[in-house]
Amino acid sequence: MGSKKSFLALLGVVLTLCILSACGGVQGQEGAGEPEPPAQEEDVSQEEEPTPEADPASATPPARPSTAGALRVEGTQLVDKDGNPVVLFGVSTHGLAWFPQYVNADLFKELSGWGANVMRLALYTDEYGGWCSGGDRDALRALVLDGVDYASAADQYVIVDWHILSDNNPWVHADDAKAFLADVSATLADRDNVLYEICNEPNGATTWEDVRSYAEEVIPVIRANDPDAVIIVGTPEWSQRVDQAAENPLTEQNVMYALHFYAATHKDDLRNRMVAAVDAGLPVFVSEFGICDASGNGAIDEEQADLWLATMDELGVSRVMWNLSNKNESSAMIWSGSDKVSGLDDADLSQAGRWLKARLAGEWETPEVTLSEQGAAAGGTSASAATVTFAQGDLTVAARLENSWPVEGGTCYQYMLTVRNDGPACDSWHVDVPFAGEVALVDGWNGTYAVSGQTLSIDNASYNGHLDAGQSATDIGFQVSGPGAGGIAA
Ligand code: IDC
Repeated sequence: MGSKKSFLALLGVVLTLCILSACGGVQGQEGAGEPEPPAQEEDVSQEEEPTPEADPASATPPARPSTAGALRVEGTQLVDKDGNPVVLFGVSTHGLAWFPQYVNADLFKELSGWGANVMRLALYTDEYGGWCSGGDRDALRALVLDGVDYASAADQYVIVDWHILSDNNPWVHADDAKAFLADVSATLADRDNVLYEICNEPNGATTWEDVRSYAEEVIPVIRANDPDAVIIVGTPEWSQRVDQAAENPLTEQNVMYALHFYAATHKDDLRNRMVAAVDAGLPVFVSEFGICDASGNGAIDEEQADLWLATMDELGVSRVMWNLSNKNESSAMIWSGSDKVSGLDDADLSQAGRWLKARLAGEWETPEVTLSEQGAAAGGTSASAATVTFAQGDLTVAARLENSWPVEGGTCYQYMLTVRNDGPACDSWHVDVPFAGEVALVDGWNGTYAVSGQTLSIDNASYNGHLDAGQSATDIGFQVSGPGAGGIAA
């Protein structure tokens, strides 16, 4: 396996060099010049790469709107209408004004067939025919609505992305954002498969407080039409500061926080930050990533990309890859010499496109990742990131193993619970958490605790007993030790 890996790494370097020499790494010249054939196509077939084993995590059939229904956020993860954890894995368009031709029904179906269960529609605000920079608003609006229709027809979820970038601070175009999101969310109010991303990448001097206050103003605009939609909020420094969001998250339900990475630029440090943020209880959504560098171009780093993917699999983090175009840049999924807008053969794909297709199919060699080391490296706690969801009467309980550490004679485990009331409004609640063996209570908060054998009983605290229909009590935490403490047997 070691020698195969280094062989693949070497192959990767060779291929990358081929691509760089073929494409010249030029940005901003889509479709320009005489196209070269895809550089690595011959190399791959010549080397007869052995068929990798399917990876179980990625090969699980992706959740689909037709069966999973409307998604919501429980703990750190997306869950379906029945409370089962859901991972979205799909593709982002390039700027809608730049490459409108790839928003088409056949292509979305085709990507869905690859296993992509989400599409992201990137509506730039300030660049190249953007919504706020002279773009044709009628055409852009129609593209967004068509894109949602195509994703729906392909049984995919779809993210409407207000793609701020060179405008730095979401407040710059906040009035436009509110007007656009009010209109689109009203038009799409009856759809179950639409998520909203309200500010792609705050950057420059923008602080988390700026983004937070913007979100507090924009989220209610969407909620007025679509009370339950999942909303993704960008974070400072091009959506890399999930740590800042974790220190002071929004109080609204069904909100997730964006982390964006480009694998050839962002490695352990940012990955560790993601692990630590999830470990701290933040629902993170990787709504944009690339396997090249942060310019969207340059060398591809598949080894880092696979480490990212394996880590996201471990954490159950959803992810969307940039970008669906044939622009002459290494983040584009389609080879710049192909002008097909659907019916893509492997020869029409770039290295990024082929990487994605194989990963969506689960055909890749998953590297081992140790989350506890990553969380610890980021100054966080060790994470197992396992969430168990179970129903009890009218309640749905999501219990997440947050942390564990050695104590005399064994291990102490810390769990965090969310208790959702699926019945009528109530003034008190009671949960029995079944463990695999006997447990002893070490500590507990935001509830009243009692242990009997393998069962930990939790009653509400004085201040969190009232739950409206559909409401959740959150941040219910406890620490247990004993032979059964490592796993909930629900
Ligand atoms: C890039 C596109 C590129 C375009 C540029 C415009 O790939 O063709 O010229 O935007 O500024 C992001 C952004 C995303 C970027 C991408 C690559 O969200 O819009 O796309 N990137 O630079 N964040 C980090 C990288």
